Amino acid sequence: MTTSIRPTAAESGAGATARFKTDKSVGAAGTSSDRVDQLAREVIEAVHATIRKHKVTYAEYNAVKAWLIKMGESSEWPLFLDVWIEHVVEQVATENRKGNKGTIEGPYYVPDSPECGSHGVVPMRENEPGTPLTWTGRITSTDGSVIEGAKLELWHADDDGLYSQFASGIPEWNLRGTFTADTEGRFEIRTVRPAPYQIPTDGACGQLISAAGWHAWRPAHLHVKVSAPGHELLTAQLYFPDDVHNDDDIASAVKPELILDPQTSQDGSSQTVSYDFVLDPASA
Ligand code: MBD
Ligand code: FE
Repeated sequence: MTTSIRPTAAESGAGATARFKTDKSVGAAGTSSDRVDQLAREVIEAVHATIRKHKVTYAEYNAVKAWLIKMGESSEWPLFLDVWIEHVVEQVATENRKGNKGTIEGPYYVPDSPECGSHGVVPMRENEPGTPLTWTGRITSTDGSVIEGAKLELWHADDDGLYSQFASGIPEWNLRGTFTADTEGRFEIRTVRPAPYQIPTDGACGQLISAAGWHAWRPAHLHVKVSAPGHELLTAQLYFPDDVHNDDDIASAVKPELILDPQTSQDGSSQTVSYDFVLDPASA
């Protein structure tokens, strides 16, 4: 057993909000006021259309208002947006890709994780719970050429479904590491299988899920960012074939190309898997 404590919505939300403000809160200065006008107006008009269609009441309007206020107070905007909106942004952003399929980043990426070489063990605790997993792969460009020195950043939840730096009691860089492809573009990563992730039930996101009668689960997944000079950054997640939530991920982020095919060892105690990446050259 581990000693980590399941974070409250406000705790993990505060961490994700701080992370976002540090890394990505840069605005979109190139967006014209005409475009802001059009996008904002269409989103607002879509809400008006739903209100008219379903004859939304004042009681319902005030319930939504209270819920939006709670979303801010529990710092859950990053979680809400990444679970229910990001997958469409990702689809639009990557629709012309010829190389690897990607998927959403989610709220728990942290840059500059420890260097692990080309063949290495991701930082983990002594006796880290979970089935040991050895993952070998290769990183090439869409023309088939090897990309020596390509970088693979890995981050994932532990066997309790918790992410380091977003839950207390876990070492800072636990299950977060940066691998570098060798001269043949190859890497080997030793880690443990993550557990499925449950959206916190005590915050605004959890409130929506229970009010709507949805479930709160993401299937178990490994997050990666694969990058190399002259190539588009690939953000992806890899999934396991035996997970019941691959078909109804609350974040709509599973694609068939991203499901692994792990092999279990003779004694059943560990798994190996092979998965390669193909990166698109950066568009000029
Ligand atoms: C996660 O772990 C995640 O990957 C996403 C996209 C949203 C919430 C939690
Ligand atoms: Fe995740």
